[in-house]
Amino acid sequence: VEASIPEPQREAWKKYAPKPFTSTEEFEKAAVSHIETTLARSLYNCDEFAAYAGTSLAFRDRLVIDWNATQQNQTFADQKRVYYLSLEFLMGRALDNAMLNVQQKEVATKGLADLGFRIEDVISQEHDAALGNGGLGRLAACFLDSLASLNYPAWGYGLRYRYGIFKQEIIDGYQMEVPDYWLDFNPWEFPRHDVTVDIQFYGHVNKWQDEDGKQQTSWEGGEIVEAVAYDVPVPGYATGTTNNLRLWGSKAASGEFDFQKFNRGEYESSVADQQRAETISAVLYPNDNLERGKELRLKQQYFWCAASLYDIVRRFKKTKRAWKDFPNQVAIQLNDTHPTLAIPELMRILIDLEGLEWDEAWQITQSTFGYTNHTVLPEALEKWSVPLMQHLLPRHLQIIFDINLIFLQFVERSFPKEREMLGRVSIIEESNPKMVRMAYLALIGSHKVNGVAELHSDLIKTTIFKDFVKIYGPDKFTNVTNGITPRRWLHQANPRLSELIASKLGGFDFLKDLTMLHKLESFVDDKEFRKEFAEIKYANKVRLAKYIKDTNGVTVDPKALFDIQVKRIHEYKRQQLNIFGVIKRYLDIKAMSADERKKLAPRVNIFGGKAAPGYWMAKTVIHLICEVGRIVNADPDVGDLLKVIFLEDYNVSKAEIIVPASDISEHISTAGTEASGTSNMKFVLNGGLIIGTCDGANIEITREVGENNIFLFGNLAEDVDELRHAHLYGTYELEPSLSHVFDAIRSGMFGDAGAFSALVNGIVDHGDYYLVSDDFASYCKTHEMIDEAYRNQEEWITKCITSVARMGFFSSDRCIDEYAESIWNVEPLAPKQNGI
Ligand code: 4GP
Repeated sequence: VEASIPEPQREAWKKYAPKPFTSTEEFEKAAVSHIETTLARSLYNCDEFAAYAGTSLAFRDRLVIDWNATQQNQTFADQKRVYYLSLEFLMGRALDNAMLNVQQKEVATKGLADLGFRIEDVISQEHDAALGNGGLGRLAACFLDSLASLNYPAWGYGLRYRYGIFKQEIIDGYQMEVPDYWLDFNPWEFPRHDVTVDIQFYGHVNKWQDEDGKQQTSWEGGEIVEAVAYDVPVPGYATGTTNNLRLWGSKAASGEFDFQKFNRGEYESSVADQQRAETISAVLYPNDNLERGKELRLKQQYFWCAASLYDIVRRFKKTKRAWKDFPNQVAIQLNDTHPTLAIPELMRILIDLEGLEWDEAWQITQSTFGYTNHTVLPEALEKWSVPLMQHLLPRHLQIIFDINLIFLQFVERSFPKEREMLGRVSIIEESNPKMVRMAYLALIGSHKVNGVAELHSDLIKTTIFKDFVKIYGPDKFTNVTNGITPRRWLHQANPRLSELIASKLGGFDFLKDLTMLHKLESFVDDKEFRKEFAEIKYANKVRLAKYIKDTNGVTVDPKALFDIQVKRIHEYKRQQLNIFGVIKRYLDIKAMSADERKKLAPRVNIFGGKAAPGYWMAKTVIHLICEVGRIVNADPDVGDLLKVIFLEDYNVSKAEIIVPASDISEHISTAGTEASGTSNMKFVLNGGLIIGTCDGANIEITREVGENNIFLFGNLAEDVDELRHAHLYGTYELEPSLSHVFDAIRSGMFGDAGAFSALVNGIVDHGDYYLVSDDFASYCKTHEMIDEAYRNQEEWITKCITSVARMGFFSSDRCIDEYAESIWNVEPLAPKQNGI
């Protein structure tokens, strides 16, 4: 690698190379300097936001030093890199995480105090980077943290949405969506105006024979949009490695508006191209576990895949290696099917632009890609109409047809007697219009396919990909159970617990090797430890109670049992089951005598989560929760025995307050529907127990923490089909206690009954697809057991501590090591400091 500065002049560079601050004074100097010069503020007009900006810029300087060194180190080392392609990165706030990962939070705390600020107030000024919907996007963010912390040479590639997931407001008990404009001031990104890629759309395909008689293909015409790179540094914990997240923004290729048109007086159309181009990266599609084939979404996908691949190929070509080495230098992970177009795009580059033969190109492509599936819900499986793809990406469609043809010929040869299988496994669905099945393309074009929890990885092999297991054999399929980063989800969200653990384990090494937590089990009977553990939980509940008071105006007692369900609102996640359970509890309380009530354990039921704007049933569930809260919270018969809270605008930074404050959290999806879940892991790691179905990672959590430390209920995945069938065709009676709940809703107890009729009828009359009625009795019974267990505080704390001690498996570091070993075949690279 050549340096741009000649040898004699490098001395000056080395001499003046910036050094990261390490003392309070140096931090203060950096922050004040940024506030006064970069921001042009002073001690006369420095508010908390300016303090946040100055602090962030000071930390950003630090990160950049490590980031540059890391990139140089990786380039020199010239070893295989991982590229994680994800349409979503739900990063949350960056400052607190950066301070902790570079281990300088204390310095900043003291420094900010010297300058007249409280660090919490400064941190809370930051707007979340909410470039994701839920689990899939947050997983990608946890993976970036682990990749850097474990020193893997890795890049994330995504889209720089101008609007992240909408902000949710609750108005009169209804969800309203407000745009999330988060880029007003974002010190964490570096626009790279010199790193651009021209991306082509539409046009047509030319085929001809060259002088040697070789078939040539090119994609001509159409329109060009420019991709501009925005880089976000991702610091590892306690390491010099700072990796890069590259997000692409879209821009008109000409850069400016059309001056010719402007001069002719066509003012509006002179800016139209520019606006159309910028629309591509304007907004994140707000669906979780749902795909809807909109042209703009397909444009986003291709735009991002093409720009990323161009970048990856450009980097590879600098090494001057032969193409066959590409998979030895590059591993690309497809986070769900959203980046599947990268497969035909790489084929196009190799064949049309680089002149490789099909077979070699295909070999390279398959060895490069891995595909992670995140859901078996049929409505979430991505399909694109053939006519739309023909129009937008004519060359890619041809390549997809060719991939399919060769694949089907192979299947036909291998299974000559099973011709009906061809239609089932074809990438093209013979519907009207024909559709491209992206999951099949992703699977066929990758060397490994993984699910995200054991049950889920088994399910994909027996349901959606059953035929493919027969075709390729089982080895193509693997499991990598999800995990979470303990840096954000323990150390940052629950600093006191992290410190308590460190005090017992002799330091913070457990944040890099979470299996060390098992040593906590020997403290489970330690009186002092138990007391502190309980105090920390209580303090976290007090903090959440204050937050609830501030946002919802409701006073809740921190001594009550806090029962929390926060996640996207979805029928399969069954918030409706939860709120029906709450209504039952309310009716029970109403029917009790004063004496009976005295024996009850007070509860606070807390909900949070966004509904997709077009998901009417999910919005109805939010409305019901809000209405139940309105009635219950004002009922003097109930008092502190039951409070129902819907927290507005659930996001990553709010999760950091909510998660450490649970006694119980709910992970109650219909068995077989939640691929993994990751909030279940966050809650248990923070000393809360969970109620859950035998679904996703709940099963593995049970295996780790032990059956006595988790509240499982409900039907099993293997019985779901039969139960659904019975609802539709058999004799089936609604669970009586649920009927009771429905009667109350229908009576208008919670406002206009008509508003909830679809929700109720879906269960009573329309087959109860999510089996709410089947699981209701065991759900309520299990909650009674929870009440009982909570009464015995000593035993409860034992359960909580034991569970925390056994959560080591669920670190995303473990996931990344598994991906690295079994899918990517990449090695970590030790950081070098300040290599110029
Ligand atoms: C989610 C799954 O629903 C969740 O179970 C899993 O933990 C998460 O991915 C990460 O693997 N899927 C989505 C989606 O968010 O949009 O498909």
